[in-house]
Parts: sequence; structure tokens; C-alpha cells
Amino acid sequence: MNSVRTVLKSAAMPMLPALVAALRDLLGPKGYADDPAELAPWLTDWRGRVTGRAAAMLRPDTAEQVAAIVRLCAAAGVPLVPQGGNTSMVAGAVPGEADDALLLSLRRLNRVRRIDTEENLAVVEAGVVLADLHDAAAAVGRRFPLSLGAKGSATIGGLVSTNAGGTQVLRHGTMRALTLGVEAVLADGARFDDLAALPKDNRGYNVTQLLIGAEGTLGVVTAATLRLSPAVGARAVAWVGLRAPADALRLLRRLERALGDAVEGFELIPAIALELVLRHVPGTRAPLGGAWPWHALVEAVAEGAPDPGEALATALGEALAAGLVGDAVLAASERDAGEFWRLRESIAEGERAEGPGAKHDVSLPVAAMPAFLEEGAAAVGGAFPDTRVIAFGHLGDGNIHFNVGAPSTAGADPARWLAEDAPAITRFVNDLVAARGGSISAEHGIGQLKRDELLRLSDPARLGVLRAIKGALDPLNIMNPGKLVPLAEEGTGQ
Ligand code: 2HG
Ligand code: ZN
Repeated sequence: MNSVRTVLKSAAMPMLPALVAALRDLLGPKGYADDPAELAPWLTDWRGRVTGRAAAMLRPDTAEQVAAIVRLCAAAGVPLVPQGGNTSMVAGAVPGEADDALLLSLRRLNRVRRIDTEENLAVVEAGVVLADLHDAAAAVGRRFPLSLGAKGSATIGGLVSTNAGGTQVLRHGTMRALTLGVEAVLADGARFDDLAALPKDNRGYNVTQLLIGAEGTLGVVTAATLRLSPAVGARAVAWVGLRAPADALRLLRRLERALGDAVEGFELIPAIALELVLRHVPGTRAPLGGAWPWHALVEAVAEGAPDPGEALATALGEALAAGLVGDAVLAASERDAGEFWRLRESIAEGERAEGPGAKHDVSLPVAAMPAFLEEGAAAVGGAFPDTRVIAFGHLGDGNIHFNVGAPSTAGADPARWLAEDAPAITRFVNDLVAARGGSISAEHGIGQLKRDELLRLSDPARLGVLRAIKGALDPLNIMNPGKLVPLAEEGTGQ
């Protein structure tokens, strides 16, 4: 790992004038910006936790330009930080505070190159915004079935690079299942092209899968071939009031028995999360009259006939009669359905508006999650009085955002709370998860914010593999340095 260390030092040098001149020449005025005011919004992460430094922002509009940029930067030993919509939850797409990197915006690579309705696939560039892909697929009677709150700004390159999940994983899987092949520029500037998406291909390691979820640390994804589904014929959406997380999981299993794989969304929402949304997000209202400690948002989808509404209503009616469910309402229109989903998708926004919090994106075997929700919240409440556990999300995937909101006393100095108190809470929560064999990053990745914890809790075998792959594919450490892979000199955490 000597080469990695050496280049880390040289990367802190001011950017070479010759490199700047070559990049300006390559990209033209639209593709190169170094005005600090223009860069500023892209240097702070969505949560406002990290403000990094970059000498310039590069905005190529072709994959060839990306390859030329990487070659120039590799020759000069200058690191690149790829960025799409800058919606990372772990500061994965902004430079570090001490970096002298170049920001590589992929947002101008925003073409839908091809949609094939016979093969049900779309070839799209990295900068295509998720909602735009949804529209492009809908226009030809198809659907890209991955969705999340940030769909209006998150880009395909970021979704691939973080193996994004979202709210439809239950049926359609994460980006790993939906990405059939990628095109990428590797750390030496070589272009890797796997867009043909061959159904069978055993030429060794699966390079596409290696690049998915690599957080830009092994190369820059410039395009992807994605799997499409038939358009939705009809959907039924329900908001359910529940007494306990264990009831929520029983309800999910019951609905799956009644409706099969039509059930594609099942999100768990505690009263506190709904409260934050109602308080901070304009135009929202509670779907149910009564107060329930827990809620589930359920979506059942039929691609052709029959409409799943009747089956969902019957199954919920039976669950009510059995005492499993406290109350439930079916969306009476697409507009209602949209409002239910807006409540769920605005939770992160509501939390952000409420104040600082320690975020934990954890997963466990699904069956273990209800008990963890109760026991974990009690343990956190005991150890850190006055904090508020806001645990919500993708129960059917065993993935919950087990966030802990700061006590109101932190309001006077949120930065101090985040720097001094939040890390102790994070270690406490992650220890509970690790003791149960779970993951401390189910869908948001590691980025900058979870590296310490990855290092502390990963077993040496996993860390060794991560480091070996990084060292082999990016020996100069110029691909999104400071993210995901802890370097050898940081120890093993054991
Ligand atoms: C979600 O499921 C996102 O809404 C964000 O993954 C989770 O705010 C969070 O912790
Ligand atoms: Zn989530």
C-alpha cells in the first residue's frame, strides 16, 4: 500500500497549472467551473454534515470526456470525486474537508440512450435523474421499479454506485438486481463496457457487480443497462394503524399469503416520524383519525388485471377482525395514494428540519427486526436520556433507519452535539446491531460518515478483501478517496 500513501501526500499539493489548462481545453467553458460561488452548493452534502474542498468542478458531457479526464488526473496524481444529484446520506459524493480534489459532476451525461420494449431494458447515462427515467419508461408502457424520496434529484450513476434500495425492494430488489450491466471509466482511464447485458456470461469475476455499490472508489460509472417491468395496470395503497412492530411483520406475511408478489411496498412508520412530517412538510395531513404508535404503508400492484384493491381490502378487513390491525384506510384515488407516499417519502426531510440526529441505516434478518425495534429503543432511551428514537423504513427488507434525534438541549449548539454526543450513540446502536449479526449500512453505503464504524466493526477478512480490491484497481487512490475503504495504515479495528 506504499503507493497509496505516497500519492495521498502529493494530492494535497496545489493543482498543477498544466493540468488545469488541459482540462479547460478538453471541456470548454460549459464543462469547467472554478468560481467558488458556483461550486459551493455541490461541496456540502445533503444532510449538511460535511463541507469539502475542490479546486474545480468538471462537467463532461460524454463518456469519452470522462475517460480523458481520468487519464489526465491519473498522470498528475490528482483525485476525482464523482457526483450525481448529491443526495448521499453518508457524504459519499462530496470531497473531504482536507481534500484538494476535483469534483466530477456527471449531471450533463443525461441521455436515455435506448429503451428496448422487446427485451424490457433501458440504456441510460449516469446523469439521468431517476424521475426522468420513470417518465421515459412510462411513455413506452414500461416501468423502472425502483423509487425513493430523492427521485427528483438522485441520478442513475449514484443509484448504481451506492446499490440504492428504496421502497420497492421487497419485490424488485436493489440496484444489484435491476442493473444488467454498466459502462465505466476505470482508474487508469480504460473504458469498461458491459452494456450488452448478456443473460449468460461467465468470463470470470462479475465486474459490473463489483462496480455496483463501489461508491465511485473503483471507477466512474458513465452508463448502465437497467431492467424494466411492465407498466402498472392498477395499484392499491393503504395506510394502516398498528400497535406494535411485531404486528406489522405478521400483517406483511398475511398480505403476502393473500396477494402473493403483488405486495411490493411495505413501509413501517412510527408515530414520531409521522409527527415530524406533519409539523415540517407543508400540505400534509394524517390519513387516520386515531393515534397509533406504529403505521404501515402498503402498496399492492397488478401489472394487468385484476385490480388488487379488492383483495387488499378483504385481507385488511380480516386482519382488523383478528385484532392484528388497529385501523386502516385504502387510498380512494391516485391523489390519495400520492399523498400517503408523500408522507413516507418526506420523513428524512422532516427529521432534517427538526434538528440534528444520529442516523443509522441498519439491517437484520427480517424476523429479528420487530424485537430489535422494541429492545433497541429501550436500550437507547436508558443510555441516552431525552433522545428520541425515530425508527422507520423498509421492514420487509429487514432494513430500518434507526435514527436518534438529539435532545432539545442540543439545539443551542447542534455542531457540538453532532461532534461529541452523536458518535457515542452511533457506537452504541451499531454494537447492538453487530451483536445480532446485522449490518451497519443496509442501503446508504459507507461514504465518509461510516468509515470509522466500518473499520471498528468489520471482521479482518472483509476489510482485507475491500482493501485488496481497492489497491488493485485504484493503486494511486484517485477514485473518490476517503470514501468506503479504510486504508491499511488505519489499522484493522480489532
Ligand atoms: C428513506 O428510506 C431514506 O427515507 C432516508 O433511505 C432514511 O433519513 C433516513 O435515515
Ligand atoms: Zn431508506
